Amino acid sequence: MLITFEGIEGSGKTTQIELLSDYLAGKGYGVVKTREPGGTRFGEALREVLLRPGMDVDSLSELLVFMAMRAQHVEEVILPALQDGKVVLCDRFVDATYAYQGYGRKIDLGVIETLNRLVTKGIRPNLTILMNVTAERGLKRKAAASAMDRIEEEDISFHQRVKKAYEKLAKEDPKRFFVVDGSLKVEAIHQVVREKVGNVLKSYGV
Ligand code: Z5A
Repeated sequence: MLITFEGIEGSGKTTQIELLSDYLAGKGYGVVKTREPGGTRFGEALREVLLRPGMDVDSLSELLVFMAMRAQHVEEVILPALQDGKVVLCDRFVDATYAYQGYGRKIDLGVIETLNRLVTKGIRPNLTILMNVTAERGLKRKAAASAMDRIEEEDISFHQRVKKAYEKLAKEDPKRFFVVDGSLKVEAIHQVVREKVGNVLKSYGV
């Protein structure tokens, strides 16, 4: 079972993954918590370079590095965990590339689709939880929590495009996406998320 979390920066994905992971582990599930960009030794090393503030990265180069990281991540972490019957909680996955490189950087969506299919070997999330907050709120949270990375430093219109893109992706695939109001309190969001995840696990007989 692959559950992905998506949303703009500072939307609360990481916070909710931590809570959900502890909750599921407490219920006896084997849980693998991972993230993109990163998730492997190779990917984490590339992440540091790719997000480094001030690094000059061309949009197509950026796309291809995200895809290289994903290929490694799927092969080394996600596929083995799924084959082992684990619940995989992944902080960002395929949808982030449509939202950021497709709608944000305006790279052809067909190219992204082809590359995503290649590097994921056809695996798709069973459930995608979209944490929905305004770009202003997300960036404010991020600015308060840590230094901004290279992509976070993009102007507000870029982040607003990404937010709209996520909403569009969710509308196009309502069976897979579950949209959560990320402006609620942390515990309130966790309750909603764990109820949804519980129902989905049950529907898959897990
Ligand atoms: N990217 C891409 O372009 N293409 C791709 O294909 C992929 C990624 C896979 C790094 O991603 C960048 O990679 C990202 C997209 C790009 N760029 N940007 N911009 P990342 O996921 O590693 O980094 P991030 O987007 O900045 O996420 P984050 O920092 O991990 O934020 P978050 O996980 O959504 O939020 P958080 O860490 O849980 O919370 C942020 C702060 O808000 C923290 O202080 C929390 O305590 C606080 N918080 C959390 N929830 C709440 C609530 N409910 N109320 C109030 N405060 C809260």
